[in-house]
Amino acid sequence: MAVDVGQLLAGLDRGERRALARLLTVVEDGRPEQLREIVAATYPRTGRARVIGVTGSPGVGKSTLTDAIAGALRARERSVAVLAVDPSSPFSGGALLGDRVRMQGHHADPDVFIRSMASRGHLGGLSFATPQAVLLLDAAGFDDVVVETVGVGQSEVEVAATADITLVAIAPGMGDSVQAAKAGILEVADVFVINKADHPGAGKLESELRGMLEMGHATAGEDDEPGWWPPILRTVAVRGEGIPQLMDELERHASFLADSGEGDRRVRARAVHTIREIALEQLRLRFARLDVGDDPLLEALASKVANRDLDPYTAADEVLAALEGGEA
Ligand SMILES: Nc1nc2c(ncn2[C@@H]2O[C@H](COP(=O)(O)OP(=O)(O)OP(=O)(O)O)[C@@H](O)[C@H]2O)c(=O)[nH]1
Ligand SMILES: [Mg+2]
Repeated sequence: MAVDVGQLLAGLDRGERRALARLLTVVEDGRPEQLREIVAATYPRTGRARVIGVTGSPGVGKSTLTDAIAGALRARERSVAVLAVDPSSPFSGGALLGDRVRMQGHHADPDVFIRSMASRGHLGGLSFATPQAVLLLDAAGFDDVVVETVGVGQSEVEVAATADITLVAIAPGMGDSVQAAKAGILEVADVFVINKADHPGAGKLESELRGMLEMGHATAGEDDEPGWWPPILRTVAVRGEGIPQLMDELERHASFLADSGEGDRRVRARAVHTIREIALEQLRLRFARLDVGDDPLLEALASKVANRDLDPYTAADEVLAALEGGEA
């Protein structure tokens, strides 16, 4: 089905949620020309939203927390968009999260927008699509954009790390603190949330985490001193416990970002991430076009590599040089 991006952008200008939803589908599908049009049209009015990353291992309660955070932000009269990034699912549409949140009463609220996004198998995947989806939600005028990612792979962690504030959720009884350290999600945390604090083992998990962080602090040099030590909070997200304290930390961190210059640094980090992902995607697309089996250069190089006349690194250099020269 042909999508009239211009019409959807006009709808976005009029504040139509349906237009926003359809534009997000276009972003998810990742068609380069349409994406370019969307980002070019909306970019000038982005940069206002606060981006809150929520990451952690599967099942620790990220969605429940996100839901509670969204409720608390609404109570402060901030509009909220939630983007649940699901690397494991090829489907999207937000059915699961949407239903659950609907049950909890945000459904009639036009200032809450919930969307889940999956990788539709296009080349760059979610690390390409997510920053552009965030831009779109920012352009749509939401005060806060909460990005939920499962902290399983490096790219998901990176997505979270491009937020203005990153919450890392862990929970007792899941071996999470050790796993979290492995996946590199400890380093991206601005706030640690020990969720499911109603479960046994929350105290033990907290002291384990503290121990691990203190070890990290001890080895960090003076130059690494960021002026912000990630606090550790306990929550029972299903009952809303600990959420007021979490909101206080969000505020405290926002002041820190503004006062320290770290906020500007994060905005730049997000820009770097977005530029890099777009550039990589362009390269992938050009390479995919080249990789159709009938490209003479690639065919010739393949023969040489197969015959051991050329090593594959040198062959790859030649392909990249040809791409740079615009021959492909
Ligand atoms: N006891 C208890 N259960 C919780 C708490 N928070 C969430 N849960 C439950 O834990 C389960 C998983 O919660 P989700 O919010 O879906 O977890 P998630 O991290 O988003 O899961 P994935 O997106 O699948 O990685 C659900 O059954 C929640 O009701 C909590 O604080 N205490
Ligand atoms: Mg979830």
